[in-house]
This record gives sequence, C-alpha cells and structure tokens, in this order.
Amino acid sequence: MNNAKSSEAWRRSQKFIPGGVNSPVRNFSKVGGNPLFIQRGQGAKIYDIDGNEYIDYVASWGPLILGHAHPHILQAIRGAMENGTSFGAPTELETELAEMIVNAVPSIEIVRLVNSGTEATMSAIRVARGYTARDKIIKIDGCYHGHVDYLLAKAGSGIATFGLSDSAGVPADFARNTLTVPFNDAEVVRQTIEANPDQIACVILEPIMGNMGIIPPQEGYLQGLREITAQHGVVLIFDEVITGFRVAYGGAQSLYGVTPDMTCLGKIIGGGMPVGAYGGKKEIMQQVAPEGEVYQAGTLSGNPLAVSAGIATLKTLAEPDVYDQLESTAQALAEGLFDATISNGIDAFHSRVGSMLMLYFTGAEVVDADGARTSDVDRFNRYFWGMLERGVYIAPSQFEAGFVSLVHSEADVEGTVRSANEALSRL
Ligand code: HOZ
Repeated sequence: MNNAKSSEAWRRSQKFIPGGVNSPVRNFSKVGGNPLFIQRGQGAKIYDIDGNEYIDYVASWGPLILGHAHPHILQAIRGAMENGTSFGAPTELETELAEMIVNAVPSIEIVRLVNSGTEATMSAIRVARGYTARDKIIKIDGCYHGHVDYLLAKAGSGIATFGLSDSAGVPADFARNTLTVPFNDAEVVRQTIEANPDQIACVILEPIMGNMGIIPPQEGYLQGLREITAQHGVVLIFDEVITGFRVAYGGAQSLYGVTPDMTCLGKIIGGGMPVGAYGGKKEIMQQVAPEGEVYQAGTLSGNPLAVSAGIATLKTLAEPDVYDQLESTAQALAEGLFDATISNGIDAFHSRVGSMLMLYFTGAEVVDADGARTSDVDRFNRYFWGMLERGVYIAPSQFEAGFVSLVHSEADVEGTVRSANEALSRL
C-alpha cells in the first residue's frame, strides 16, 4: 500500500493541528501508523490522496447512511447554497426538518436544532436540570455523549481508544454531579436514584451503546429504566446521535418500543453536514429560551445547507424497503465475518443491530463496557492493518462501530469477507 502522500500530509498537518487531526480517533496512533488523507468519496468507496481505493465502513462515523456524494444530498446542498449560506434568522427549511423529526421519533414533540451531538446532549441535560431543579445526573460507563466536561467520565469513543479514564482540564467540581453506573443493569440505576432522593435530574444513555463497539440493551433493560425514572420524576434521555434514523426510521426507541422523555440526535439528520438536535415532551421543551428560562443558542443553528442535506437524507430513508435493504446487507456481512473468525480459529464476539456492527477480539460475551475492555486490542490493530492493506477501511479503534450504508453492494460484502479471511488467517 503506497501512502507516501498521506504520510507527507500528516507530517505537515501535525505542525498546525494537534496530532494532525481535528478529532482524536481519526489519528491512527493507537493502531500504529499515520492516518490516510482522503481526497474524495463516491458511493461505498473512499479514495485517499495516494489514489488508493477503500470500501468504507466508517461512513464519516455514522452520518453517511446513503453513502458518499449521494446525488439527492448534493442536489439539496447546491440548491440551498444558491440562496446563501447562513442568515441567522428562521427559514422554512428548519420547520420542515423539525416536522420530519417530530413525525418520526416517538418521544419528540418539540425539537431544537443545534450544530453537533455534543451540543445536543449538553443542552438536553441543561433542560432536564432546569425542568427538575436538580443537579445530579446518571451516565452509563462506556457511553459517549460528546466532549461535554462532565460527560467525559468513563466515556467511550476516543476516551476508551486512548485508554483514558476521563479528560484533563475538567475541574473535579464539574464532574461531582455525574454518577456513573454500568450498562444493562437497571437495578443499580434504581439503587443510585434511591440513594440520592430528589437529587437526580436525568439518566442519559445511548440505548444501543455505539462508542464502545456495539452493545445492545438486554431484554427489559430500557423498559426497566423507563419505569424507574418515571417513578422518581427523573428525566430519561436517549442519546440517539448514532442510532437515530440508523437502526430504524424512528431510532432505537421505536425498535425497542420504549419512549424516553428527551432524545438527542445528530449525524444522519445532517446528511454529512454539521448538525445536532434535542427534543422531547412539550412540557419539558417549553423550558427552553425564549419560551422558558433555560438558555441555549447558536449562530449557525439550523444552517440552511445542513438542514437541506438532512431533509434530503430523511426523505430518502422514508422510501419503501430502505431498512430491509440495510438489514440484509449488514446481515450478510456479519455472517461472513462470523464464518471467517470461526474458520480461522479466532476468539471473537460479534455484535450487530441493523446496519451497525462490531467484531470484538475477545472470547467473553460483551454486555457492558467492562466486557468490551476484555478485547485484545493488539490483535484488533493487526486486523485493522490487514483490512486496510486489502482495501477495506474500518475505524482505527476496537471501540468504534462499523456502519453499512445503502450503497454497499453484494460485491462489496464479498470482497470485505474475502479480505477478512485473509487478514484473520495472518493474525
Ligand atoms: N465521536 C466520533 C466517534 N464516535 C468521532 C468523530 C470524528 O472523529 O470525526
């Protein structure tokens, strides 16, 4: 694999950008090597500046469920751009996207658009705190909700990839009100709420963990959280930044039939443009300024280019059979990878929900973050390079999800499985 130009580009970028990247997990240091610099994407493929072609399962970390440079999205962005790039004033496009979200996501009656998933979770928690007049929150070990100060404790994604327990620069005082409990254990949430009577504002979690690999909720877990939080007047927040419009049009909450009080969105609803959203019950969202007293604002919130890309994405996802197609492609891929680990005698745990999938290099069953941490990351790193050298681009971290998009073909799946067989046979 020739990556001379990427190596040179990285040498240069490190002079001006921390680690040469604008988000830590993009850096390949944990898999050992330098990141590829991407020139363009088309459909299921990306092309680096050295001219190498890869089947892409990173999909910009989730948003590109339609693949790269989808004509509907490009057309929508071009159309919006002709009218100008930002106004800082309401547009009808924002209402159109908000209405689509409200109609799709069971818990959302009112929604506010922001610029990233981080902004969405931070704002939702502020609203939950304002609504309940309580300070403490419960977060789940291994869930990642963006780089909000008090949410970096025991977070997944880059925090897990780089083996950190949290981030420097967060005053202990800021994290004092964050209580952390394991995933898939509703009883410990009950105990924590009861040990802190009338003090817990919210429980926030990814209903399917997607930043510690993929960890689905066990039967009854989400229902249990719903009952416990309702009993104690605690706001239940689902962070569906990854799962929203990914595992089903209505997100994980529609898949599992559990309706939280608030939901955070991002990624897919911007079609590859920067976006986020938080919403929920009217009564709670009425706390948000200017209706209520919880302040939250943003110069570029509801940006017309991002909103247009989001509308085009959701319209395409609303077409018949889209989720069936995603399911059958992802299922074929997961089965192929499963067979490949068996025939190569590799200790592996496979996890998949819809078009999100993960191969953990562990013999343990992964039901929470501690299970994910049993993975042999050195083995994963060798697998990562084996796949990359064979033209398959997976995330450079054992803890980042793989995403199948609508444009992955049978040939892509077959090629990926062939590459996995070869890569695994050389571990
Ligand atoms: N937080 C993202 C992964 N879960 C990473 C975003 C990025 O590096 O682009």
